[in-house]
Amino acid sequence: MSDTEKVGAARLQSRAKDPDVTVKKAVCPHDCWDTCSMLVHVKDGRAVRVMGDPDNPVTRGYLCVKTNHYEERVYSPDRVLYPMRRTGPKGTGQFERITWDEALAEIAARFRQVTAEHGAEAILPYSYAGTIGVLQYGSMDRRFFHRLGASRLGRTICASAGGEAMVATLGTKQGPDPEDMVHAKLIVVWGVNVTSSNTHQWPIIQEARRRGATLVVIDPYRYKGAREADWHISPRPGTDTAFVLGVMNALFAEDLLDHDYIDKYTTGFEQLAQKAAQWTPERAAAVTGVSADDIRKFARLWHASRPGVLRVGYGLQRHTNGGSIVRAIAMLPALTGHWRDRGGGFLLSQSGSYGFNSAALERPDLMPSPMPREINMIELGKALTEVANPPVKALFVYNSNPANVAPNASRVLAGLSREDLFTVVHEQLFTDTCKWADIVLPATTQLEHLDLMYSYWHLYLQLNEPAIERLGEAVPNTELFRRLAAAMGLTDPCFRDSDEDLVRQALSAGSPYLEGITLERLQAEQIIKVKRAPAPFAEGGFKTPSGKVEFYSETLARTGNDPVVDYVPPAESVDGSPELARKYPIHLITPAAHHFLNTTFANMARMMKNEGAPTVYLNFADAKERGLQSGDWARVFNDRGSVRLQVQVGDWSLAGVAVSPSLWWSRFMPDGVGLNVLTLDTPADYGGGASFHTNLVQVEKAEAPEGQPWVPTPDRYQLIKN
Ligand SMILES: Nc1nc2c(c(=O)[nH]1)N[C@H]1C(S)=C(S)[C@@H](COP(=O)(O)OP(=O)(O)OC[C@H]3O[C@@H](n4cnc5c(=O)[nH]c(N)nc54)[C@H](O)[C@@H]3O)O[C@H]1N2
Ligand SMILES: Nc1nc2c(c(=O)[nH]1)N[C@H]1C(S)=C(S)[C@@H](COP(=O)(O)OP(=O)(O)OC[C@H]3O[C@@H](n4cnc5c(=O)[nH]c(N)nc54)[C@H](O)[C@@H]3O)O[C@H]1N2
Ligand SMILES: [Mo]
Repeated sequence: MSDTEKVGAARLQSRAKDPDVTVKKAVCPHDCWDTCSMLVHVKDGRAVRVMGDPDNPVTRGYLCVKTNHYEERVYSPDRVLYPMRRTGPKGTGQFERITWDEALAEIAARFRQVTAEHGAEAILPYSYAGTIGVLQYGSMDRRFFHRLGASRLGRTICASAGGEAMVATLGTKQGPDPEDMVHAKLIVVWGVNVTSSNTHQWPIIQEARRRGATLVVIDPYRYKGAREADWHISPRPGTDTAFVLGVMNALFAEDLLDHDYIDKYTTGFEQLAQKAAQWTPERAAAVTGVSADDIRKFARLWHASRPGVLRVGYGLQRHTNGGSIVRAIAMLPALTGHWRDRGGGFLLSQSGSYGFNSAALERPDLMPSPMPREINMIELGKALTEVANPPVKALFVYNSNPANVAPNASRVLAGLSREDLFTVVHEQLFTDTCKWADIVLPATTQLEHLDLMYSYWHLYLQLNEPAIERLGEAVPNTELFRRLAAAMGLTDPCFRDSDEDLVRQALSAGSPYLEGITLERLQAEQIIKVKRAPAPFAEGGFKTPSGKVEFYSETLARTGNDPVVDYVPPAESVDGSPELARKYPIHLITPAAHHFLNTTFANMARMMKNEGAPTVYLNFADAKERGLQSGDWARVFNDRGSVRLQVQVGDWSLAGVAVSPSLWWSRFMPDGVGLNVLTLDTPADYGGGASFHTNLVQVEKAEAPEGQPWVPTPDRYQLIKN
């Protein structure tokens, strides 16, 4: 230990009151904006407590209501600790313990057999962001499936519509440093739930307000942050593109534009002007439900407020037209020159501010040529029940819980229940997906493995080192795929890289943002801010083919989208499918729940208790029409499925819009059926993205489930453990 490290260790130690407790640094792994720094209290080799690390200037020494109890997740009774093989029918959760050698041999044999009979494309990896750690999210696993020639997975379930919109418009995923937003005079929180899913944005907003900023929330759901805003604008779901076009119309009409910025740093201005001319605020009002006066008022407020920032979320792009929504919004700061200011502009994702060497990590060069087919992860149900040439015969799930998170869940379950499908699930906890597996393998948690952590919101790169020994026979994803590569006889040296090698490779792209950052420095300092200009586009520097903001995009034209941007109604909506809307008149959105992170944490008794019950928030008018009051239960259904949810009545949304926070585990739902039986698996306009918030449903009064108040009990299922 160097002297500085000794001082650091002593300071850390002083935070523990118990002399037998060692305090270690760690980083929250979850798929969330904040990527918080944590302190882990370890006693006798056991993590007894986790708390926020005050050394991180953005996450400020506190954790969210979920990660504050991370140790309960690590030691959960649902933890998978050993490899297991299915012994009963699929879906019943009967398993026996086997050894790692048996598990690896069986998987290798089945993969060989499938490849011999149907080709390697009959193998489908299925993973998302159970952890966003650079190593455990995607490195050795990608190498393994590339080398096999397995089907590629389109990882679209969360962010790809907005991602493609950012790239088409700005050329990269970057925005202002959130720490600079305290200087903003206007913060527009647009389709991101800042009081549940990005909780460290909230104190930054409050600080800006103390200094005179106005907070506008644009969201069809009147959640806590929307209630506390200076102005809450509530558009109909999926209509934001029309709202923005109306705002642009007003900006053009009143010449509230930064012509110098437009001339120097944008292309396609004329085409955009023509498009905006078609969208008077009156026309936009008819589509969005926001008045023309409010649309004009917003345009003037945005133009006049410097610095002003559009803090945009992923919620609003979970529509069949979600890519165009993000594209339209991302154009605004270039029209008005807000990019010039520190703390101003547009921030959705910051992930382009790191510049990891993904080619070195994932090794796409290992893939056969021509490249294997790609399967869109949101169409998993279709992939398992309809896709042929070859059909999917082996499914390998890790970092994800598709039985619950993927849309159109009935179709997914029909696929997972196929007797001829060989399914492997590598998991920390015995999820609903595990019940459909042939082999379940144990995965380590963040306290047990090494990872390199970035954030898609702030600019701090961090190293997460293991705080405790691995539990049972759990292994990190990287180690799992090293073992599998060996079992399959893959001899490429890259399958022997250690986790430390992988960190070095991730940092090796020569990115200017990572200049001077090495594994050794991270080991000593744990947290290092990347070298990024505070106002990245103050003088242009966009990463599009033209180097400018592209109001007209050739790339989009090639994908069959409007090369400028236009409003297309959501596939299921009053405007988009009037006939369906007569049968199913309620637009259901299913955003993030406060106490869960997708399905993560949703097995914990504490979180379920705090979340209360699977809920649908209804407007007064819709509730009255159906004779429903708060506390009643309702059946919410459409042609895809039906679930029972408890009703809360209030001014949550416009009439005709309902909200159900996601996601309860199916086994804790009243009828054992998850919310995603209702959702649509139609890909969005850009990037094949998910459309979890584009659903029409009907709501009617239903019987309350047994046991009032309704309490989910773990004994609703029997997990056979050894
Ligand atoms: N507590 C908690 N935190 C989380 C998560 C969680 O499940 N729970 N999930 C994590 C993950 S994976 C992600 S991707 C992020 C997701 O976090 P967010 O980006 O916040 O995504 P959502 O919760 O889906 O939706 C955010 C908001 O968008 C609104 N919205 C829906 N449709 C529209 C629309 O058409 N227009 C507008 N303007 N708004 C709309 C919703 O009502 C919601 O309030 O959060 C992460 N953090
Ligand atoms: N209706 C509706 N559905 C949604 C959404 C919505 O808003 N509404 N949100 C969508 C969004 S934004 C997303 S991102 C997806 C998320 O979908 P998923 O990525 O499937 O997210 P989780 O439900 O959190 O499940 C992640 C699983 O990974 C496991 N895991 C964590 N770390 C590791 C690890 O190191 N190794 C392995 N092998 N496993 C690990 C966890 O135990 C957990 O079971 O869900 C989507 N589904
Ligand atoms: Mo997500």
